[in-house]
Amino acid sequence: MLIIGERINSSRKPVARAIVRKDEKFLIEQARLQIESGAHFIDINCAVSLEKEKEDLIWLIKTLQDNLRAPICIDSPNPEAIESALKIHKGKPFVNSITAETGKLKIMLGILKGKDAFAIGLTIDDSGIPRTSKRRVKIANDLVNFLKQDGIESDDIYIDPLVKPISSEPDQAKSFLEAVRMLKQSGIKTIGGLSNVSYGLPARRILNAVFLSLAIEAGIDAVIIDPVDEVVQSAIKAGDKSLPFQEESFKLAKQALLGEDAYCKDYIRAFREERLI
Ligand code: THG
Repeated sequence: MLIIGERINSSRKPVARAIVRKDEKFLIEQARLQIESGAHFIDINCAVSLEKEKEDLIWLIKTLQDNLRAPICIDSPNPEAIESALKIHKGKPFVNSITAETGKLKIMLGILKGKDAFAIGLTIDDSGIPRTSKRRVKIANDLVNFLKQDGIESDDIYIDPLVKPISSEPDQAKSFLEAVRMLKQSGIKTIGGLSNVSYGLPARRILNAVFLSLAIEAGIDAVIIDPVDEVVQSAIKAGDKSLPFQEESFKLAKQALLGEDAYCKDYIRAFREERLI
């Protein structure tokens, strides 16, 4: 399984600060830590300031690539920033991401044409993110066809059926896992930003690690996660067999993730009663 390290994301305060202050040392260290922990690619997301995103992204790619062997996953919603980043990136990067929204898709296909890059396709179209796994698979197939026409090898295309927080959409993690299984059956590679699943909930590390083991079981090909986290590391090495929580915590997290615990009520109660250990 391919591992993309998520730590260099400006949603994390120390990272946002380091980008603003051009703190090379901190950011290089974050990349180095993740590579040492098994990351194959380093996701970089610098949307701290939208006006400066392009400039920051280029600075960060150059800084990381001048200082370590760091294949990069360019994480930006902005096609112009991605286009500039592709021009200076050494080697074959991941482009994160492409969606099936009509206008945007055309622009991104133009940018990717003839480039040697891995592509992440998000299952979003003009109506947004679909709720059902079936609709997600339909969009995935469209995206794969467009990207192949553009000269991207099917082996280099990863579809992300999109992980949403179970705190606001309790049935959607299950739908994500279902989509991963269905895509796998059609021979399409899958990827996901798994830590999204636990936004707004306590003891996020438990949910993230259990979700990772469920995604591995479903056959996911690549994950965007924090590989430095030891719990994440044990999930990668041995699935759910070596997670360092008590069986009860594992069970509660799994129920919450599969939409079997309304409003994550039991999970949150267990946390409050200090039973999540
Ligand atoms: N799919 C794809 N790319 C993605 C995502 C995805 N890129 C971004 C994201 N989702 C994956 N990366 C992260 C990085 C950080 C966090 C979650 C997912 C995170 N940040 C905390 C926050 O925002 O509150 C910061 C907390 C802290 O300081 O540590 O949880 O789904 N293709």
